[in-house]
Parts: sequence; structure tokens; C-alpha cells
Amino acid sequence: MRIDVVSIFPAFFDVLEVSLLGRARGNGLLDVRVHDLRDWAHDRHRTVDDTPYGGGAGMVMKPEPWGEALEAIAVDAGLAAETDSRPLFLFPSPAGEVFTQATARELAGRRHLVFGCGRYEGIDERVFAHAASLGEVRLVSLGDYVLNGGEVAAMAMIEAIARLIPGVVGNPASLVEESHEDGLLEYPSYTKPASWRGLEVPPVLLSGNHGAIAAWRREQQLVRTRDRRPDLLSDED
Ligand code: 6GU
Repeated sequence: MRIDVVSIFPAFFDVLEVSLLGRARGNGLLDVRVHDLRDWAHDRHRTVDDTPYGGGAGMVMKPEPWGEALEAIAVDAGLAAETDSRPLFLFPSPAGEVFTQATARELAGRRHLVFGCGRYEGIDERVFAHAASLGEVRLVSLGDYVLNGGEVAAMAMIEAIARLIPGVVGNPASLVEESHEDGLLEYPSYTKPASWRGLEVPPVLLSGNHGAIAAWRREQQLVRTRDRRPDLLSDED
């Protein structure tokens, strides 16, 4: 998978070099390219923002640098690929659709993602219409709270997507039994010692009865989900 990122703070993405994703990039499973939006700003101060039409607080990102950046990436990808080369443009935004595990799974099957990370009060709305002439466009939010810009959100989304690409996570079984994959929260985990500071591992886990263990874990998933995330449960649960 190819992922391009456009940001005025490309250094946010330096941590992609380490751990899991660094290894995936070394393996050739992931081709991540981070771009500085200011490379497409041509005035002496490399200006990327301006005051909002209609007034209001804060600054808005100007359309021209974004237009050039997204075109350059789309053209480069088109030249590099033989078929089906139109990218999916993802703009992290608290005004977007909520990004879920289902979103991550869907995006993990794409060939080319382009993250456009906005700052300030947002990006001039016409940039999204222009991007739609170059590929598909989606605005995506991590949840109902506000970050200072799209960079941290894009990092979270990239990690959620990349770990679902076959070969990126060493043991594929570890992807199956985790929170949200079956619509429920994960069951609690324990390791040795069986007794620690007066706290005991639930005896069923030491019983060797695999049926009883599976039933206990399922019940724990339901109890936890009911307790912490009742919004995830349907009436049958
Ligand atoms: Cl994707 N961006 C920003 N700026 N704030 C957010 C967010 C995204 N998701 C939740 N809050």
C-alpha cells in the first residue's frame, strides 16, 4: 500500500520509522511518503493560511498550495501505477464521519491513500471539491473531541489501517481476538504468577477446560461492553 501525507508539520510523522510500521516500510509492504505543504507555497514566506471570508476567529488554509500538492501526488501515483491509480483522499476533521475498526478494515484493502492534514480553523472547502476531481474524498474524525490539527489523527488512522495489511502484524491470530473485531470489547488477560499481591487469576483460566474458558471470556466481553460501552450492544446481547 502507498500512503502519502501532506502536512505543514512533517516531523510529526518521524515516529513511523520505529516499531511495527518501520519494519513494514523496510519490508516493502508499506510505502509512506510525507510531504511539507509549504513546498507548494511560492511566496517569500511560504504562506499557507489567510483570514476567513465572512469573518470569524482564526485562519483558514488557502486552496492554492493544497491544489498543487494533491495534483502532484495524484500525477506521480498515476505515472507509477499501471491500473486503478486514482487515490482515496482522507482529510482528518472533527466534522468528518467517525473512523471505526470497520473503516480501518475497508481502507486496508486500498492501494493508495492520501492524508491531507489541516491546521487552523480548517481547509478552504473548495479543496475537497477539487480533490474529488482527482479521486475519492472522505472527511474522517477520530471521535467527538477537538485536536489542534489532523496530524495526530492521521497517525492513529495510519496505524489502525497498516496493522491490518497482511504481513504487517507478525501473528494474524492476534488481529482476530481483539476489541471491536466482533463488535464487543476484549476479555481481560492474565499471565503468571497465578497469585500476585493477594490478587488471584480467575480459577477457570487455570482449569484446562477450553469450553469453560471460551464461555467465561464471552461472558466477560458482554459484561464489560454492557458496563463501559452499552452503545455497542444490540437488543439480542
Ligand atoms: Cl480527525 N481532527 C481534528 N482536528 N480533531 C479531531 C479529529 C480530527 N478527530 C477528533 N478530533
